[in-house]
Amino acid sequence: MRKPALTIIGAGLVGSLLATLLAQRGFSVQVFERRPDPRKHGFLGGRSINLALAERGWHGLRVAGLQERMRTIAVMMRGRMVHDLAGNTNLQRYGRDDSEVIWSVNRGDLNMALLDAAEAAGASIVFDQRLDGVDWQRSTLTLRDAQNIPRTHHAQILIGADGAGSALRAAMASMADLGERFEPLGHGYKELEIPALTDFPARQLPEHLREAAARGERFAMEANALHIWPRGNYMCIALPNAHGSFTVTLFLPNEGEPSIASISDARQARAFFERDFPDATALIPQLEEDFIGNPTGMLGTLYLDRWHIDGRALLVGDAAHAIVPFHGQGMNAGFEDAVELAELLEATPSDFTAVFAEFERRRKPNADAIAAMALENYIEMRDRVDDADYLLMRELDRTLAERHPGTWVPRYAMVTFSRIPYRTAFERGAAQTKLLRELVAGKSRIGDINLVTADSKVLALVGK
Ligand code: FAD
Ligand code: E1W
Repeated sequence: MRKPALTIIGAGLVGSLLATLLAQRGFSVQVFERRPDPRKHGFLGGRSINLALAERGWHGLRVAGLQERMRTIAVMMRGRMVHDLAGNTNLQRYGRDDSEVIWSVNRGDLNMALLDAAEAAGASIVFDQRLDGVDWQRSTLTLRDAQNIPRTHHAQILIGADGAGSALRAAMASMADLGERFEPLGHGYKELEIPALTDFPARQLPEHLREAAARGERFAMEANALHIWPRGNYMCIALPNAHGSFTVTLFLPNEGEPSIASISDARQARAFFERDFPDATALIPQLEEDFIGNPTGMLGTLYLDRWHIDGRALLVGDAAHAIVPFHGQGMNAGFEDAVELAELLEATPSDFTAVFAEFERRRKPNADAIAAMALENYIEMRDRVDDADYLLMRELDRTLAERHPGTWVPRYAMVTFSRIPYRTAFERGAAQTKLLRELVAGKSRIGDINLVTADSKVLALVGK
């Protein structure tokens, strides 16, 4: 029996992975993407934007057969490099060894690899076609090209992978109450670039990097780390790119002092950076151009009560559950969606109503859990990673993980290095944090904590 035809809206990260997995399973898949084909026209005006890929994301790529290709262009990040105001740095390792690391990948490269895979598996992708509306009665879509010229297309089963601003979600909401709620974070972000040493304008290369540049080194800072400049109510981060540059992201409140609103020109942007991020500022020669020229991104969390309408339409990825980026898990979570949906459809290829309902039942608690953990991680990253109490809790967390491998797993490790459901990581993490707080209360050094008592509490916690 030929499997039914599916129409996916959006050939971003999640849409193109899902198209690959479904086409590989024998479904006929057509994808409509608003933007032009990045393999022909370049991606996002050539800006280099990167993302952290963790185990859940790698799993999706593995299932699609893309692990090898991406591995060769991904940069390993062993830990977070914390930069204080004086420019001192401290590498806090993520895991036990190089098997517990995360990877920086270029968004454009990843998207293009996924588009190739989708087409190779037999999916058809139509670019320059923006979904504009759905006529649910007639089962037709209105699509518009770059010139805004409309065309209609018949489609029985729709999957929305069209991101946080989903047009399919809007069309679904016009016919059913999805219980949509968007909670703005009140902070925005701005991307800037630290060039590769080879690309620095000669006169702007800082003194301490001249030798490294002369030796042919490419990275202006430690390459194999995620850099963080925590500053209380805001922060910068930087992820490495394969060719030696870093993409810096400033996360800052929208209003107040300092804020996106209070930094209104290039001169103020430089003064702010020189005051709060002096070591990074020396590495951003185009700071003014980047700050003024790049758009300000908005952040928030999207919650829906329903992700589907019967067996006719389903939302996945950011279209269903956009989250704040502070755990680096949005794409990773979306890839888990794609794998789960493909597995459900493979098992029950004809009952879309049942599959969409089961997908929502399985994924929603996990989406809610990672949304909550991502929000918590902003406060942790911007305010706590250089705090003494936090560092002691972290040291104990790591000690217990070493003494009880597989029994005590730090929450970050559950989220990042495993495929334990997010919901489980959230619940076990809460129980562990409660215990950590009890054990470090009033203590200032790991030597002051009775580890024998700690061990027995750990075993009691897991019921051993
Ligand atoms: P998108 O990537 O947004 O793709 C949607 C696609 O649909 C696009 O191609 C778009 O052009 C297309 N589209 C939109 N509207 C229409 C329409 N009307 N018709 C047709 N096509 C349409 N996640 C991580 O895992 N790790 C990270 O390190 C990380 N860092 C992040 C940093 C920042 C600053 C931000 C904002 C997010 C970050 N994320 C990260 C989250 C990640 O970017 C998203 O979760 C991921 O891109 C979601 O993929 P998606 O395919 O659902 O949506
Ligand atoms: C990761 C945008 C982004 C992406 C990330 C992370 C962070 C902070 C941010 C979380 C983290 C990888 N994180 N890093 N260090 N501790 N937690 O792990 O992706 Cl802001």
